[in-house]
Order: sequence, then C-alpha cells, then structure tokens
Amino acid sequence: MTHRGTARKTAALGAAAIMALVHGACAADGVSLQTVVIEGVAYKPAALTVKRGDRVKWINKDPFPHTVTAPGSFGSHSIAAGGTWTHVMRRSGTIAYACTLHPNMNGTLQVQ
Ligand SMILES: [Cu+2]
Repeated sequence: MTHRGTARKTAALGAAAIMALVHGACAADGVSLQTVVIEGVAYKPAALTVKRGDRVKWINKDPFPHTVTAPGSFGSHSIAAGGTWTHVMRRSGTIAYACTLHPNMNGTLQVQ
C-alpha cells in the first residue's frame, strides 16, 4: 500500500517536471518556440530571426505536403497536410531553405 502511494507521488512529480520544462521553453530561460506557417505555397514569414537554441515549428496549413529543406543544415522530408515539423537551431548563421516539392517556395532563417 505504501509502495503504491509512493509510485503515484513519483508520477505526479514527473508530470510537474514536464510542465516546468514546457513552461521554461516559453520564456523563463530565453529559449522560445517560433512558428512559421506554410500556407498558399509560401512560408509565412519567409524571413525569420531566431536565437541559437530556439525551436522553430513549421505548420503546414495547405491541403498537400511540403518540405522544409536546407541542405547541410536540416531537412524535414514531407510534412503532410495539417502536419507540423519542429527543429532546434543549434548553429548561428543565415540558413536558406526551400521546399523540394515546390522550388519557388523559399525561406530564410537568421540564427543569432
Ligand atoms: Cu511545398
């Protein structure tokens, strides 16, 4: 009985720790989540400035797949309609990316 109670307590602490991490990712430690919406065969915004360590999330709102591909930096492969893809920017610099399915789709990330 005591053992079971301890397990429950540990699980609750685990959940609290995860919530603390999620909260921390928002603002507390300066790391943030930036989003780029893919809509109308375009990245919005096409140019985005982020900090090193930030997470960037692409949200595909088009009814067909896209990719977020920066040769040598990252590659999402196909992001399905309604799907998302997230990448943590580890290196500073300017990264040009494109969609391999629609060569006219271009975006730029400035990682500070
Ligand atoms: Cu595309």
